[in-house]
Amino acid sequence: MDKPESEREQGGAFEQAAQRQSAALWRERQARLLELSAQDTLALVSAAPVQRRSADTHFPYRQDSAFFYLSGLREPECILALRRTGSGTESVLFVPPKDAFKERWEGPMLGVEGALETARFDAVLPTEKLNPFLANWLLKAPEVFLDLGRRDSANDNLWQLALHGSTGRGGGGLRRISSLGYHLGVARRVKSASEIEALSRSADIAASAQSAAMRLGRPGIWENELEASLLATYRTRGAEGPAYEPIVGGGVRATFLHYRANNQRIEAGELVLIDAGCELDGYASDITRTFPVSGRFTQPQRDLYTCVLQSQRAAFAACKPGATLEVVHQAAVKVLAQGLIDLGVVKGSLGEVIESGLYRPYYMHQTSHWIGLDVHDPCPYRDEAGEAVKLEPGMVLTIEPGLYFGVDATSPPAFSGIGIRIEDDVLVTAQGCYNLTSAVPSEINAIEAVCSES
Ligand SMILES: [Mn+2]
Repeated sequence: MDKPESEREQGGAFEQAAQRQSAALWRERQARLLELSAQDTLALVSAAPVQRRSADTHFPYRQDSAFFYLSGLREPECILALRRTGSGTESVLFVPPKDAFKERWEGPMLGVEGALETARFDAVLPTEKLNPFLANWLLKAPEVFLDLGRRDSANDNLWQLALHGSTGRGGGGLRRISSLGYHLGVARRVKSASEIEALSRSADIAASAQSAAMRLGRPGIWENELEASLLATYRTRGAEGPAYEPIVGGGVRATFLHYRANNQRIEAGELVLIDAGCELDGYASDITRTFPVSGRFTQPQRDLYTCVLQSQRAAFAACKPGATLEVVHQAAVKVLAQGLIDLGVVKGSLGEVIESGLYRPYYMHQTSHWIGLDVHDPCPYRDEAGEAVKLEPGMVLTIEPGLYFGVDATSPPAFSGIGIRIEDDVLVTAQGCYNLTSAVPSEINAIEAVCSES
């Protein structure tokens, strides 16, 4: 917070990022989406709807990831129509025309001319032309890619058009509706150089926010104070904001996987688990650290923490081209299961404990998810034949083992109410993987050192 100017990310906003990239990048993405489809296949993508919060206030506008990936625009109420033709891809953007009254209240609109100037589309038309224009394109379309999950009026209109758009004019017939998310998810799985750069800068900000929160830790601090510190770092450093609602759970609340109230006091001797990340130029980061608010781990906390840290290291070692997320997960599970045996929490051989799932009351989630424009980037985990996707250089995922001991009969008294997770974002490289979020410490000694700074 001391040096906002020098630390501010250059061009932190969506638009500025978009301007830096050439029009070719967006056109290449548009073409890639339709590359393997039939001629005349359409993709119809709508901007995210503006969401009312209460009365006449709204949630902060967040562009739809698919629309942003293909257009680089954060303007609401736009529709992008793409068509695969014999010679390539044709793209038409529909935008709300400029409106002086609206601009007085809300600031400049992109408008038809502004969108044309981006050079990312073959044509730009006002939104009122959408339905008649698409009725024509749909006459010949054998297949339409649509977002199958969104229920809002813009997307519902695209559904209606795709289902019935031309049937009344003799041009209808069976038309396949396919998942835009699936096809785009395949394209989004391997990140480009500019995406990796954005993810790295997002990771840097999230890491410094975690370190700053660690330095604030003291007995009696409130979860909301730590949350406020995270948000202050994100915005001061130029991020759009958090990539998801931060989880700041002290004591037993660290064992609630999606705890979000963040409104309790954290007492001396307790751990606090912070799972938080920001969004920069549209790209997410996602880091979890668990640290003692009193500055020192107790022995039971240290034992469990060491187990989780070793599990994460084993998962890092398994994360390389050709491996799968399941291989990474199993590497993590193996170390956690052995740790639970060594600590006397479960009984049996390692094979038995893994096979029968005896570790699951303490580790009940997966180890990894893709990360990109979305914190849980919706890229398929299996290919069309149902096989697990093999890791390739350029893929980015989280590695986040944990151990959770609720206050109940399944927990040995010494571990009762302790929750620990360590999460980093890693880029798959030719040799293995690179930790994008290593700037925030995860070793016990290093954490205790940061906790004692203030
Ligand atoms: Mn995560």
